[in-house]
Amino acid sequence: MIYNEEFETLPREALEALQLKRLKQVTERLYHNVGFYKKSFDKAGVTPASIKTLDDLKHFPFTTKQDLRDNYPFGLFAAPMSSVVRLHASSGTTGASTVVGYTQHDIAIWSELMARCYTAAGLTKNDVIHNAYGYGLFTGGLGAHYGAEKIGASVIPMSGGNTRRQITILQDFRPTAICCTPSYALNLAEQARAMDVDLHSLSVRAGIFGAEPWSENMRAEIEKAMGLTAFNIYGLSEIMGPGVAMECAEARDGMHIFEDHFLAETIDPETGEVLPPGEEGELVFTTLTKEAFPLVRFRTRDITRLIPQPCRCGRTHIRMGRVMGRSDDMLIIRGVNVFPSQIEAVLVGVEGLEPHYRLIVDREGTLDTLEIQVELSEMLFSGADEIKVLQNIERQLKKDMKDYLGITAVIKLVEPRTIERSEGKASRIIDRRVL
Ligand code: DLL
Repeated sequence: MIYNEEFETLPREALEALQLKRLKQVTERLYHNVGFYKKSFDKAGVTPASIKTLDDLKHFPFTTKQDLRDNYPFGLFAAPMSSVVRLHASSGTTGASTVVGYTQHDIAIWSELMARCYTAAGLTKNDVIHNAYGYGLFTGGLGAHYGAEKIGASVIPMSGGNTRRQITILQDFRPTAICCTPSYALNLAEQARAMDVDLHSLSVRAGIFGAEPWSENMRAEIEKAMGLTAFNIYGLSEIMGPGVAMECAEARDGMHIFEDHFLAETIDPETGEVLPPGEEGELVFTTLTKEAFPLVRFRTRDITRLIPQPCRCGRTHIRMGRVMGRSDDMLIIRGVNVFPSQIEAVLVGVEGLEPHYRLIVDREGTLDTLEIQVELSEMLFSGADEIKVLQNIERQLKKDMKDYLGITAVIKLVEPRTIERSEGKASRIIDRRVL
């Protein structure tokens, strides 16, 4: 099902013509309304008038998270505060978080794009949507909420946390869809087991999961535990929030980026060179229709690839693959570049382990060390007098890490439910190295 047939299936040529027109408009808006952009365009020797084709965008400077921090809180807004109706902030763990603003028109577009996402997952006004993304400054809660209302579904504004209560609501209100982070979905499944609730007997048939990296293995795990079809949704507060890209039910193979509103590029994170579609690199977005907080060439730090091949669902919008990690949270362990998502992929492939893990990176002398703490399944733990079995798992895991990722790790199998559960985005890395 397609929410906005006209725009989501626009022939490429017409789509690109629309993007070009909108790109000119947005750069005009920024050049005249935001001092930062006037300066940075002038410095790079470009003006909105230099845009003749979409390819000309590559001459424009990037916007980075640091630029947002430098202009904290409202320095990059392109609309007066009197027309801003909403503020959100990204969950920055270090330094000033970044603040984003929306006009009434921005909220309307965001709601429509989220409506497109639900429709792509096959949801309609007949659905009841349990929204466990956090409400508040985080964009997940309200973003998912407005879109659900837009399609006329009934929304349960659960927000995150209070996991036992969430299970009760799932039993009593009988929602047909759930929205949360994939790690929280696993947390819910575990709590349901502890409460002796069979999630398969409930009515949830679709899950809209995003806001953090996850893997195909984790998808299988969640689908098995919850008895639903899991969809990947992508977004980031700087660009809008959830609903920048979404998988379609027909293919579930890459997320369609809503290209009538966002222009995507992938670049080499080292050189800033634009890569041909299909090559893995850092995702860069230019917003085409935002009023309050437009951004030109925002570096997301997310590593992925664009999939230009047409999709069988009929949408003409380009797809992006799974986020493989971030160009800035990539761990370098003894010179080897590793993404936590790759470690996770190895872990979930091992029988008897739970997908709950923690990575502890440290340094002994000049040598980096990596300890992977991973939970045993209840079943294996209760039969753990078989010390040999545990030793075998440890050995196997050590070998897999070496074979697949080229890193040597200390494996520590821990008791079930000893690793802290997430209520939003899981934080799984403890980096103790002082560089
Ligand atoms: O996480 C918005 C969101 C809410 C997306 C709910 C999807 C669902 P931020 O807090 O600004 O916004 O974090 C954005 O999260 O740059 C990615 O690194 C990561 N991320 C978001 N979606 C996915 C996904 C929201 N599907 C950052 N897969 C992004 C992998 C994701 N990573």
